[in-house]
Amino acid sequence: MRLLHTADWHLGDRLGTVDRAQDQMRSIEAILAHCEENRVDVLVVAGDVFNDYATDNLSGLMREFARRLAPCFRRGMRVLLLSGNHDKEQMFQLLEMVQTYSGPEAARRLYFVGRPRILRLEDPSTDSFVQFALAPYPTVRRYIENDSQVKGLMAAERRQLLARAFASKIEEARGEVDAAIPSVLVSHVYVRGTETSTLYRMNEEDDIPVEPSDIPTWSYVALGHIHKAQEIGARSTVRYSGSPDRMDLGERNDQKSCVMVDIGRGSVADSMVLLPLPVTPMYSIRVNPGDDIDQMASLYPDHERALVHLDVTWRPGADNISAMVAELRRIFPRHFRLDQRPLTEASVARRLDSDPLDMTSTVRAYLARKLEPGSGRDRIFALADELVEEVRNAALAD
Ligand SMILES: [Mn+2]
Repeated sequence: MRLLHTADWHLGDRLGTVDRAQDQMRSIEAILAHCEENRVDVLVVAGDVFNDYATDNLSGLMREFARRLAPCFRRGMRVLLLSGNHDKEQMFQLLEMVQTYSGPEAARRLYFVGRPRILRLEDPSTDSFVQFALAPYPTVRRYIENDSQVKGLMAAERRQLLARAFASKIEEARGEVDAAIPSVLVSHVYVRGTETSTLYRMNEEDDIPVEPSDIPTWSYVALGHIHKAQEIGARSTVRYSGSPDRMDLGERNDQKSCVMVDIGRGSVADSMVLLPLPVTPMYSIRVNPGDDIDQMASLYPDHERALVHLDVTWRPGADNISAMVAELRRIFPRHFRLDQRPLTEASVARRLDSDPLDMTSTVRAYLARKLEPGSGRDRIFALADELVEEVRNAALAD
């Protein structure tokens, strides 16, 4: 059985005010082209298929996805969509329930996975099966039967309890799988010790860490959640595929790919190929007084489609900041953030030893420790970011 592993699509996401629909469509196209070219049997999306705050373009994206999937389905390909922390839990539950009522499982092409379970799929290349242990992102509803245990717990204790419940669910699955046929684990979870490139929307303190020793040594382990592609603890068949495209500044230097493996025919590790995916250019650009803005377009030939953070410094009394900004906006239509700071003598010195990213991440880490997920936390994150920005600009201006 030939498997293609990807994750963290975040369909419907935007970066700042910039819509990512065109980038996401290109990722889907590239992934499905790999599936067709290589006659993939099962496409696995290991969580965060959709984004919690989806743009209006999501339904258009889904229509395109379905249209492009049609030839794959005709060929017999199956698609497993696992629920991650950004997928709406109730929505996945509902989709899965509707599927259960809609007909026999064996006839299905698309599988929404909103709760932990084991799924056996026929291997078209042999007369055998491959079994998938499917473990969505750990939540109380999915992993803890008696939720009274959770009431009154501090956030940290609650995460510990969830991590233990998740580990015992995996342990249970180890007992349930048939040792005579290959097993694959698909999960959306943070494995401790993983390298993260993202500061934004993800936080170690705020996550549910699973120990590498809790992950079984099966034919393959397809992980999602960490956007940076990597293997776990030098086990090449236990891996994060990474997101299909750059999601924020932390990923601006990442190259992206998906993983293809053959299960049940010789060595899985030997069959493994990382298939490259196209990435959106992403830059953080400092504009200093005296820089020739007219040159920017030729300096960045992909300026029309690049996602850009602009950090503009200007001299009060000497530069026309509104004209500078208007010109920059025109050159970089997909800028997702624009900072402008007046240059003073004090700020020149301070600028050398300030690290703005670090201040933001410190504040976010602190808030993540103090606040439960949900309950408007994202809004508080956004307000904190604004405050940090304001404080920083004030400090630079004084
Ligand atoms: Mn995630």
